[in-house]
Amino acid sequence: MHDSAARSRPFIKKDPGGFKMEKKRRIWKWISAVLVIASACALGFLGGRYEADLRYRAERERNQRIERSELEGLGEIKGTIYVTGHKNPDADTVGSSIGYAALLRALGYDAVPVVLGDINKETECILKEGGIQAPQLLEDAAGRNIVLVDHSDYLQSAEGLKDANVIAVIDHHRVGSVTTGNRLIYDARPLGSTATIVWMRCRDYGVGIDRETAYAMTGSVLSDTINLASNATTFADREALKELSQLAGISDTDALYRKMYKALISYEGMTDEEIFLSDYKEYELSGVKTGIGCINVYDEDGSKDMAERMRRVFASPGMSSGMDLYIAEITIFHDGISVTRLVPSNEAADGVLRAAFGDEAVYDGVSYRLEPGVSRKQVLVPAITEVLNGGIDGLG
Ligand SMILES: [Mn+2]
Repeated sequence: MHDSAARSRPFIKKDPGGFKMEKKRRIWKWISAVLVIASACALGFLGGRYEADLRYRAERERNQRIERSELEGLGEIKGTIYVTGHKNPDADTVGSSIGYAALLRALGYDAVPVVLGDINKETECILKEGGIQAPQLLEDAAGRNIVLVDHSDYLQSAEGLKDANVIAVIDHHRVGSVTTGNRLIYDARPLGSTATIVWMRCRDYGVGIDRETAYAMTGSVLSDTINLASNATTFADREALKELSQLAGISDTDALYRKMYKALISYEGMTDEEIFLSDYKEYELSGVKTGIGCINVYDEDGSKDMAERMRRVFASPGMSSGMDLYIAEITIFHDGISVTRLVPSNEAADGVLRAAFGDEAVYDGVSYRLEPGVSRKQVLVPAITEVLNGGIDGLG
């Protein structure tokens, strides 16, 4: 009975397997329809993405050409461009010089980084770890093309700078005393390190950074931002450190910073005067010539001991000339400890420090102790300038 009924309905497949086949075919039809629609959508989407990508790339290239066009304004530059940081070169000054010279070379200029004296121990450590050659010494800037990085003060700069052709200033300090007769690129930004500005300029111009240059610049950012712990640190500095350390192949920046810090506070084989001058800057603040040396120590005992040594340095005959006043800034800054001792060189310096910090600092007869510590660039120089602007006995 079953058999004959099946035969009498020819459009229905006799066996249940055939029925399944029909169902499968229908499912496959649906699947292929969905697949066709999905791939059409995907193609459309990817096509849109590709087009957006092209447009983005074209726009970025256009922006980079716009950024680079400021160089046209400098006209033709004949001869070598010397990129220099300040006297008593530190890690930021050296790394920024190396970085900016590399940027100029990538743009077709003949540019070399130079230094104005012996590099400090921290910088020595960075260059050694990165396998980087130290920049050549520049004796005299007169008659040369000069780019200044990390400073803009005659007092802190090269001999003969007044007779040089300054074509750019890249800095993160207050505006200094340098002036020019010609137009120039002047890029000052309140960021943690000058190397961060150099990194941003490489991005803006669309110029890649090689491993060694990135290594030197990583050291700059680590040093000037105190491994991102300084309150001068900005988002840009963090991003710069991330990208530069990656380009440099440095997997552990904390480890590098520890090595740098150890080198920084060792002062091995140096006289007290050399220690004072190792991170020393001169300023003319409201007409008063001020010399400030920064020294890093590990703990309170080291700090007190160093304050005594600096007082003896100030009493030595070699130190009494040149500046109206000197200040030694002794800093403990690591693992959450932040203390500064300020040692004045003479009565005038003492008066300035008392006026600026008398309320918050503890004076022990040798030094003014501040906790938390203060930065030379961000706090000390502005505070002294304010006091001197108001006038103080015995000083202009
Ligand atoms: Mn700097």
